[in-house]
Amino acid sequence: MIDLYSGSTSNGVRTTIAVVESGLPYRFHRIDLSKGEQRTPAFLAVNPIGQIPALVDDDCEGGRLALAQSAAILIYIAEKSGTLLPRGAAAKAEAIQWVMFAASDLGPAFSAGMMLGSDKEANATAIQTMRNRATALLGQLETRLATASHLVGDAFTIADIAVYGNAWRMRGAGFDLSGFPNLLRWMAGIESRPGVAKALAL
Ligand SMILES: N[C@@H](CCC(=O)N[C@@H](CS)C(=O)NCC(=O)O)C(=O)O
Repeated sequence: MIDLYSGSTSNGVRTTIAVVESGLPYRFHRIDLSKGEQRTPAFLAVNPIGQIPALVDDDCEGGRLALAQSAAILIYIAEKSGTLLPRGAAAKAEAIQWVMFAASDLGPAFSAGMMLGSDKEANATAIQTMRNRATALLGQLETRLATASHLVGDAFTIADIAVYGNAWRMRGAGFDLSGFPNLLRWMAGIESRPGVAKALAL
């Protein structure tokens, strides 16, 4: 059985969607960062770094797996369930490329811009640099989605899930996405999936 520790952040939401959509049996543990639940002894025993998301699988080849890092969790869920990743080395690598785009480019650019933006002493150039970077990355997505229903191939994969986590968070934080109509159409398509609606409700 998989135990997922997650919450309402881009990194958290993407793993919740993947677990629900994979069809694997799971137990969901909501960690409320605003209450500091990531620093309780019980959670630190799961992830000593004190961050969500984290996953524990007590039914895997090695006996028990404890995993952090949303990108690693998405890949593990897809591999274990045999869903959400295309077949074939090239398509698989392309999907993982988008997972990395989300986790190491778009997510950090947006978060840095948001954190700097709420710091009265932050350098205005640094804030603008991060916002420009996030906007340029959204432009890359917009171009890709102008001619495609999904980020890789014609099926829903962890590429869509990973990037959706960031887009969901950006929209929630008030980042203006109105200049990205293809992105908005793609988001609406993802949100029409019952599994995604269920995961977002968690
Ligand atoms: N690179 C990690 C980042 C994990 C991360 O930054 N988690 C944040 C929430 S999105 C967290 O738990 N922050 C609480 C804290 O650091 O106290 C991933 O992709 O999972």
